[in-house]
Amino acid sequence: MKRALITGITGQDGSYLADFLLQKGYKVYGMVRRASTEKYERIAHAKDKITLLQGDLLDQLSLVNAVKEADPDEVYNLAAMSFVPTSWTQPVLTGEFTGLGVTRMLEAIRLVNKNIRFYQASSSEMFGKVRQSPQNENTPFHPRSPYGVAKAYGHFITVNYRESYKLFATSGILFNHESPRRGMEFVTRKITHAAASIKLKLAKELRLGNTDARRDWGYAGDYVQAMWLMLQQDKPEDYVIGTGKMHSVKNVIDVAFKHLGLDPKRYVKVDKRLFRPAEVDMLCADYTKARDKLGWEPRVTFEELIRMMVDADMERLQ
Ligand code: NAP
Ligand code: G4F
Repeated sequence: MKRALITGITGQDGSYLADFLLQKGYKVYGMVRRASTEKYERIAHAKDKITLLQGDLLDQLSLVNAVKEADPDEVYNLAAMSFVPTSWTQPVLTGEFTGLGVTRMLEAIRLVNKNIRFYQASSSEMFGKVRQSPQNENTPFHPRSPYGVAKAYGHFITVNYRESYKLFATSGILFNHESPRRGMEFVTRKITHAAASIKLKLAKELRLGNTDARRDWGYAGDYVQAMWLMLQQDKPEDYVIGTGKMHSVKNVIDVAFKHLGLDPKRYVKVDKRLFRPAEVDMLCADYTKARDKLGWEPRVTFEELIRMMVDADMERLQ
C-alpha cells in the first residue's frame, strides 16, 4: 500500500486529492494546523479513512515530525495562503507560508528520507503580466502580487532542490481550477453563490471588481489527477496544467445567471474598491507537454463547471 502525505488537505484541492488517492488504494495522511474550531467540512465524508497529523508550514519541527510519522512515498505540498488580494494586506505572512514554507517542507524531506517524491502546488499567477500567450513551461515569469512572487520562490526552490540534492521534486504550474468546494471569496464561487442566493431571494445584488479579467478555468477534480501523474513518471519535471481556453469574469456571470433564468444586468454592480493594485489581465495554458508526456486531458468544460457550481449552491441554500 502506497502512502501519501497531503499538506492543505482541508482546502479545495487537498480534499479532491484525498478522494482520488483513497480510490487508488493509498494510505492517506493529511497535515492540518491547529485551530480553536475544526474546519473539516471538505473532508468530512472521508475523515474516517484519513489520518490527520498536526503541523504548520511556519514550524520546521512540526513538518519533520509529520513526515517521520506518515513515512510517505509521496508528499503533496498544497498548503498555502492562496487568496491573491490578502497577499497585499499580509505580504510578509504570505511570503512565509507560500514561499519559505516550501523550503521547510523540502528540508524535512531531505532530513527524513530523500527518496520521497515531492509535488509543489505552483501557480499560473507566476506568469502575471504575461510575456507570451498561451503560457507553457518555458514562458518567463512576471508575477503581479506578493502571492505570485511567493509562488515563484516556491517554484524555483523546488527546481533547485531537484538539481542540488537529486530529490524527485516536481512543480505543477496549475491554472485556475474551481469546483463546488471552492472557497467563497474566489470569483467563480462568489458569482455562483450570489446567483443562487438572488434566485432564492436571499440576496439582491452582487458587487464585483474587474469583470474584464480573463482566466483559464478548469475543474479541480480533473487537476488532482495531473498532480498524481507527475509523481508516477521516471523523471521529475515541471508541467503546465490548464484547459487552453480563456474566458472573462463576464462570461462566468452570464453562464451562472442564465442557468437560473436571471438577467445579470439587473443585479451585478462593478465596485472599484474591489480592483487589485496590480491586475493579471489574462492567463491561458499551453498544456501540450502534460498531454503528450502524462497523457492528461481536462474533462469538464467551462460551461459544465459553472453550471455544476450553481446547482451545488442552489442545493446547499435550499
Ligand atoms: P485553499 O482551498 O485555499 O486551501 C489552502 C490550504 O492550505 C488549506 O487546507 C489551509 O488550511 C492550508 N494552509 C494555509 N496556511 C497553512 C499553514 N501555515 N500551515 C498548514 N496549512 C496551511 O487552496 P486550493 O485552491 O485548494 O489550492 C491548493 C494549492 O494550490 C495552494 O497552494 C494554492 O496556492 C495552489 N494553487 C491553486 C490554484 C487554484 O486555482 N485553486 C491554482 C494554482 C495553484 P486551513 O483550512 O487551516 O486554512
Ligand atoms: O478568483 P480569483 O480571486 O482568482 P485568482 O486571483 O486568479 O487566483 C486564483 O488562481 C490562481 C491561479 O492562477 C491561484 F494560484 C490562486 O491561489 C487562486 O486560486 O480572481 C480571478 C479574477 C481576477 O482577475 C480578479 O481581479 O477575477 C477578478 N475579480 C473580479 N471581481 C474578482 C472579483 N476576484 C475576486 N476574488 N472577487 C471579486 O469580486
